[in-house]
Amino acid sequence: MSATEGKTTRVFDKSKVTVIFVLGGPGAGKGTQCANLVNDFGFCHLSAGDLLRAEQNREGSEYGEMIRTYIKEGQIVPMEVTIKLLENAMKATVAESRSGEGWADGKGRFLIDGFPRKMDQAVKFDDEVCESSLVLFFTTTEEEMSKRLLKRGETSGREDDNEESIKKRFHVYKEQTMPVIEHYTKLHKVASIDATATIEEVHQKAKAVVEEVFSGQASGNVTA
Ligand code: UP5
Ligand code: MG
Repeated sequence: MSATEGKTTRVFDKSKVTVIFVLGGPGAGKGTQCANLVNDFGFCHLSAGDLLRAEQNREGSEYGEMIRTYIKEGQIVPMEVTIKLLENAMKATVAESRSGEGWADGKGRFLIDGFPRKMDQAVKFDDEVCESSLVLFFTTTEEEMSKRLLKRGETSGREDDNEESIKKRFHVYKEQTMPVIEHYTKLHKVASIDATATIEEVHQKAKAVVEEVFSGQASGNVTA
């Protein structure tokens, strides 16, 4: 897009790079399903949470302590930090792997997991980095998500997989991320997938939705 009518130039053009956002509550199965979709479609999978945790642990990072506090409290890290991490990771993939992971049919393909979880992030990313094509929205009950997270917490070592942090994460999700889903629903870009079933059943539904995107048949909001 050219820098006209007050709009900024995006870092990546949608015609060359497909971005699919992956949203859903904490523990809905975003990371699990992204791994499956990487195998199916050769996406580059970028988890905003993983990128933040890596930055938190990077020696010399000026943001490390700030990120640790936000994650433990279930709060959303200021968007400038997260968007920069995502943009850098996308640039590295595009520069390095034009024939490898994250690249197919002459185009880049990215699954951006756990982002955008707040309206300001959604608007900034779409306007300045790359316009997203679809939101895969995994839904299930809070009870199920909580059960999954507490089980994972037995071995994950994640500082936010404990009852207190999980409660805060659910609260922030409802208050700040649900408006993002409503925003993309109005833009007819949301595929809602019931993620209560087994991992493989959920995978098959997600695969079918993504197939439609790449075959050019995707049409508005869908529920699977
Ligand atoms: N599991 C998965 N699917 C299952 C199924 N169908 N049946 C039975 N079990 C299933 O799965 C969680 C667990 O459930 C696993 O043990 C899995 O085997 C099992 P997973 O795939 O990991 O779920 P996911 O949705 O990825 O859960 P996650 O905990 O990663 O979600 P969050 O959104 O809470 O975490 P994220 O890493 O994205 O963010 C963490 C924090 O980072 C945020 O709270 C926030 O503080 C910060 N953040 C920002 O500030 N900004 C951002 O943009 C992003 C993150
Ligand atoms: Mg995850």
